[in-house]
Amino acid sequence: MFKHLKAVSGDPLLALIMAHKQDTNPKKIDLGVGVYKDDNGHTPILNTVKKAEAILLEQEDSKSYLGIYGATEFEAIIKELILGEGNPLIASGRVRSTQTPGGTGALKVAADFISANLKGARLWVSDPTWGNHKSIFDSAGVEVKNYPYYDPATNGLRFDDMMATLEAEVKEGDVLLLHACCHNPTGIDLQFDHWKVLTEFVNKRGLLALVDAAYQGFGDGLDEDLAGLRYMAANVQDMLIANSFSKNFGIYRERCGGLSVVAASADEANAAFSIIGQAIRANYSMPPAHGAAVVYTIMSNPELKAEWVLEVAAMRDRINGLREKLVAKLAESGASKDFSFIKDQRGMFSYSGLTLEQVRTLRSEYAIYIADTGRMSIAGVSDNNIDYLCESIAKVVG
Ligand code: PLP
Ligand code: TYF
Repeated sequence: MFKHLKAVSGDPLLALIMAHKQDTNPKKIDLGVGVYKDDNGHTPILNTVKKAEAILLEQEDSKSYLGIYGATEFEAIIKELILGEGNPLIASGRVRSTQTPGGTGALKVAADFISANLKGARLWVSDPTWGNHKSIFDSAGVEVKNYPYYDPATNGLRFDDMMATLEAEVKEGDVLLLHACCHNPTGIDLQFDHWKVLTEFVNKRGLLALVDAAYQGFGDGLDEDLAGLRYMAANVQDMLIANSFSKNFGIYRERCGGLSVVAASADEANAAFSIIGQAIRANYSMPPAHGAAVVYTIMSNPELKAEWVLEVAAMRDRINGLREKLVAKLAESGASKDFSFIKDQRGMFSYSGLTLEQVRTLRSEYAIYIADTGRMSIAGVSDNNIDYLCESIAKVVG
């Protein structure tokens, strides 16, 4: 039965983690996968998560099934985080949100919903984008197209080219995927004025925006990071938002995210939400409970919520501080290349502009693990390894 099957290569990022794990060089550095790390290279459990888990251990009294949308009280928490407390959209009833297994689960449900209900719609993603975007929509039978985004010449955004391509090629009903903040893999974000232009464009051309918010809080602040998303949500009729709690609550393996649908009226939102429910049932029946229970416990307790806001700020400040240090140390180390663009990028990642050859040399000769594309996960840098890292990069770039 399986004789004809040929093994496929897995996600290169996950292969990179394994290669780093197996490397015995004591100086090894992992700048591969996008998880937050502290100065010891450890991905900690947040204090507020530990406290919430202690409460749950004490108070949880059943493991019976929830419903397809997960815990009903969680819907309000998703809306509050994504749209901001008191956002008039919430009271309007035009938004419905469901818990999902991670941001990935939200994207998968969105892909199935689009494939089954918006016939012929194509998905437009940035070049480059998170590798899983294409896999998820391909597997749901939605055609994926690229718009220009990253400019290797300036290590910046090609916004004019992005708009020119979209202007020329989108069809009414197509779906435009945007990263809310902390763009993965480049670290280069759309600015607020870009969101205004895109909102007008979405309305003019009859597109559906799908915004992926996986790193809320890691750029400039929990509210600041979603200012563009919120402007768009306030000024379009319909929209889909896939969000992840993996990074900002540090609960990666618990698989907790959300999918929100914004529609023209409460009735339309409820209809779309019921169809989203069908896609959920056919995929995994219902999401796992624990991550959402942790997030709910924190968000519904004013003291824990305030402490969590500070914990997110500490993760953000550490990463932004590392960006400043990297730029200063790379300049000091005499690298021939100008790396000052790293401090203008935001979030977990930086497209470093290092070539494939340079990345491979860093891996084989210096035990420094960076993705083939040159994407560095900044959280893997620390005061303990930054000197070795910058000296090694300087040697490799000449
Ligand atoms: N979207 C982007 C852009 C991501 O980088 C990630 C990262 O893991 C996700 C979605 C999904 O996150 P998760 O499924 O781990 O919540
Ligand atoms: O891009 C990253 O590093 C994160 C983590 O299949 C990740 O988004 C990477 C690959 C993957 C799942 C998560």
